[in-house]
Amino acid sequence: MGKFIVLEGIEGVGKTTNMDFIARYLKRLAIDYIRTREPGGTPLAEKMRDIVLHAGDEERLNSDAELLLMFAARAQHLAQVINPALQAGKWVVCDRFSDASYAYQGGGRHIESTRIALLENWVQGMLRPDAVIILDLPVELAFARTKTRKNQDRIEQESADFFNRVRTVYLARAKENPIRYHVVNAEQPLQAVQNEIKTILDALRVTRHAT
Ligand code: T5A
Repeated sequence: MGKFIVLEGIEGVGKTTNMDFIARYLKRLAIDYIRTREPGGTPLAEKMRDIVLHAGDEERLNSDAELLLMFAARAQHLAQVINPALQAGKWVVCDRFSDASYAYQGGGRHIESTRIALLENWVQGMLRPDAVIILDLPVELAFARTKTRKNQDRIEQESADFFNRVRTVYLARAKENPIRYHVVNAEQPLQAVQNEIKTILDALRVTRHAT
């Protein structure tokens, strides 16, 4: 089995920037990997992403429907992309996964975590990431990094309170499982952030099974 690495955090923490770094680093090490994202990662799952992020004003997307769409897209992504790659021994580097459902739909939208866990077990079975890297940044700083963006999606338009709840859930989950979760202070200069990520990846290379 390959390793499954997930990058998480609120908007603007630098996931895309650091996904690029991870891809370059794994390539340099000649590790066979794929890079993917959620919601999305397959043509059908990308259509579900479009519904979740760009549902129009004519009808409010219900929070349960939002959660179920996240897991519907995840089921498709797992079947078509993630599981086959891991079984072929490839590393999978994914921009967000089920921790985002706990953080955004659980923390942000107040859906009970027991209901999310039910879907997680149903859709993923025993599969959990080997490493979840949470890029952590206070909400005001993340907002400052993304403020020049035009055409914000439905979720990006949420309030600072919403993103503070999302951040709180990420940090709480990391505290519960300090072996699999790594919180990286994204307030640091990019070089320092990437040095920490490199250390996490190096440790994974020598770990046969993360717990
Ligand atoms: N979602 C997703 C759910 O609600 N539930 C779920 O289950 C799942 C899977 C997906 C949305 O879907 C939601 C969460 C999201 O709202 P997305 O594609 O993940 O969206 O996109 P965003 O989170 O919106 O990602 P962003 O592109 O906004 O942010 P990034 O990728 O974190 O930030 P990035 O790399 O573009 O960096 C932002 C800026 O900061 C600079 C960069 O150069 C860039 O300008 N920067 C730094 N500056 C200074 N110091 C550093 N260390 C820096 N690192 C980056």
